[in-house]
Amino acid sequence: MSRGMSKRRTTSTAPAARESEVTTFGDYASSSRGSSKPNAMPPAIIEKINDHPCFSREAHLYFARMHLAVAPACNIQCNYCNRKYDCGNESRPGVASHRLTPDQALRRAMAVANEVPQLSVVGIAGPGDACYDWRKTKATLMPIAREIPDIKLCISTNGLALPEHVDELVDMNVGHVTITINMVDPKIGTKIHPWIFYDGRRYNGIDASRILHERQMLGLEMLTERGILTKVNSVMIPGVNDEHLIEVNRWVKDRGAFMHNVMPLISEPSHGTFYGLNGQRCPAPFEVNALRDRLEGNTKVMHHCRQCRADAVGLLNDDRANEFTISQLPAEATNDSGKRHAYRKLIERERRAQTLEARGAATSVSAPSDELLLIAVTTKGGGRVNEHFGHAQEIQIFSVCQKGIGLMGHLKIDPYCLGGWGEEATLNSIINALEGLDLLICSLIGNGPTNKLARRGVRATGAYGGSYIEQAIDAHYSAMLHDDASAAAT
Ligand code: CLF
Ligand code: SF4
Repeated sequence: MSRGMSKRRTTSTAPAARESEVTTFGDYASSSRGSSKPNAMPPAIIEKINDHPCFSREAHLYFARMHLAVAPACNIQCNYCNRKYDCGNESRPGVASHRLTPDQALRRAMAVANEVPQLSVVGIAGPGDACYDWRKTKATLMPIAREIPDIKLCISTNGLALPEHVDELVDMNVGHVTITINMVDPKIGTKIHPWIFYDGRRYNGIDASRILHERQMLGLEMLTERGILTKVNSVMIPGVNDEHLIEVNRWVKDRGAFMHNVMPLISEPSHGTFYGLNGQRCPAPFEVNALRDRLEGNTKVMHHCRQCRADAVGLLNDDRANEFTISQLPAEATNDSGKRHAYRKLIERERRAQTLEARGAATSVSAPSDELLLIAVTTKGGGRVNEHFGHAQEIQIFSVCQKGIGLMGHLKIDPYCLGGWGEEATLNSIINALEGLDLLICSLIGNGPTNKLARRGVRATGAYGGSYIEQAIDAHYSAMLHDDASAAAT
């Protein structure tokens, strides 16, 4: 008997939207669970993604990025953007708390680099456009490249002003660029981008979208030619560009994009955006998953994006921006790379051990399994199983099968256990929401909710408290396969 799994799915019988979330980038052997295949990527690419939390799904467990909000000006209008809010390219709505001058940005970068050993990337993702607000972007990145040379540099842009700065990006050693590309058909572009400002004048309608499209494609090609790794972000807007993103994906793949990140439109009336005020709906998680599934196989698809703020700091799951506000920064700082180097050595050892363990596990399982499990995890951040079931405000849902572990989405919930007693109606609604899943992993859970979940076919465990989420899922799945293999052998 396997480990109490109430129901078994196979990857061929799982609901399409759920199966679609199962992905692995194969960027590091241990990210593809149970796989001992040698990595197929060229070493130069592996080196570029190995510690970049956005370009490698596995790296986001260990490495952090920080954004420096130095570039508020923008040269286009997107119907999902209101200038009072962070850039929709790279952030969820919510004002960037601190717009920085390049000098302040260097101080902040230095403080974070000294204090956050996981830091591996400094990026500029707005709040406007990094290439249009070029003077500030350049004045920020150049000293960082000089003072903190072990940190990777990254920018995000709408692409319109990108071609004229590609060579300077190379000179500054910016190794990663994200371009937000929502269309390759200017007619569709008119529904997303009403105007642009280019070459000293404003263009509207189809002319604006045609120029934007041409500049985006040119910029992408130039980056590819120069060996800068490029990710394309696309905002999925139901009824506007959702089907069209399949074609976008083909175009960007043909021009060398390394990865495609489909992000759901965020559109609330309170944000004051054109879409928000006009009732444009956002896609449901299953629609986003289904679209990503259709892109998978053609390009690498990002599944772990957090649509983070223009001033975010830390691991993708654990924002620490509030610890590094301007008033908290030391007046002067010098680069101290000691903690970062020690941390990287540690992680290198841990990754090596995991790879060996994964190879061992792969050989101990006699045949590949096509079983797929759906697993809920309670967490308060840091990529770890670190929240009691009764206190959880967010539950993350993952799928796992031999191909890998995929984040399917999040449930926002009210904690049912306040002050030591359980609130029955809230607990019941959480249990209803979890029905249909196989397992709940949390740091602690009482007998009452454990039994209620069991009656709905959901097993609960507190055995992985403190572990990294994906390691916990992997350990559980490996143990289940091992049990199955043992049972089959007897
Ligand atoms: Fe920042 Fe973007 Fe560089 Fe990452 S974010 S500029 S590539 S370092 Fe990452 Fe944030 Fe998603 Fe962007 S999770 S929104 S993809
Ligand atoms: Fe807003 Fe970014 Fe679009 Fe500019 S590119 S309008 S800042 S979402």
